[in-house]
Amino acid sequence: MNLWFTEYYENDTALSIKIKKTLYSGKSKYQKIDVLESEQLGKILLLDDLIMLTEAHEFAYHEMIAHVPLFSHPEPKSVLIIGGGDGGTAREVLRHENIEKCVMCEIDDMVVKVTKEYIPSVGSQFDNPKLELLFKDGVKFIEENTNKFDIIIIDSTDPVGFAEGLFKQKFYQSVYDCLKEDGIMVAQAENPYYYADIQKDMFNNLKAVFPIVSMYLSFIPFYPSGMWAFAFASKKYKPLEKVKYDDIKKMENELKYFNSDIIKSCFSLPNFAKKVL
Ligand code: AAT
Repeated sequence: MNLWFTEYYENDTALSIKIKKTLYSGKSKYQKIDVLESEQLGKILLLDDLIMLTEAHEFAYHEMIAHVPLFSHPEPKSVLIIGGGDGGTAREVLRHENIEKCVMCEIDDMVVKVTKEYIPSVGSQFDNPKLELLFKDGVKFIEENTNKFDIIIIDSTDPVGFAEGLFKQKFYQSVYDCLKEDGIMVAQAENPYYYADIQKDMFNNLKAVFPIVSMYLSFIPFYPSGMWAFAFASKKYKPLEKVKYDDIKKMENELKYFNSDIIKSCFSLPNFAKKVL
């Protein structure tokens, strides 16, 4: 058997992974959903034929989207996740014992159902009593929501179709309004090698709303170029200003990517990436 899955990128490059078999294939109201079993990287979640995660390396995304904002805030108690249907971000958020409430607003309940059943190592916290799951469009939810959060994490697909609104200035203004006066927002922000244009729009939109806007990086082999960016937008705290390194030390043993050295270094950008900001 010589079965490969290939994700083709817009700039005529691609990533291929050797596959054992397809475990699930279906279509929700919003998108095509597939779970593949790979030879070397565990299970793979695809949405509309794009890789969302491989079980072997999802830690590099989920630890970095969650722990950087959570350790940048001195006392986070409430978190809102927009998107994040596979549950990996919620799993990382709920490692923090000081978190009292985590609300997750995902548009597509099928993503949750499928990952819960087929990739339970990622969707492991869906039954955690601190987690409240809502199935709604994040753009609508944030406009109607009146609660205030310490941290908002935008764990969304790329800015096409129903995820497009999550990259607009109007949405970031609603996110700003839903944060407490010292709140922090983090969003997945594509990559500076292939998608600098998307990033420029995104960061301009964020800078029009937030006083403090930075970019940080993680290295994620299953996303285009392997280098992945996150936007850090904050009302009050600058990156690294409030980090409690002792608290990181206590969690480090459980983690595969994030640690004290990583939080100090991840905001350092190569020159070509700095140009996006
Ligand atoms: N956790 C890593 C995987 C993802 S999944 C992103 C999720 O965002 C999907 O489940 C999708 O259904 C959800 N989503 C998209 N648009 C909306 C919306 N408007 N409201 C709520 N949820 C939404 C992210 C991978 C990053 C991809 C990088 N190429």
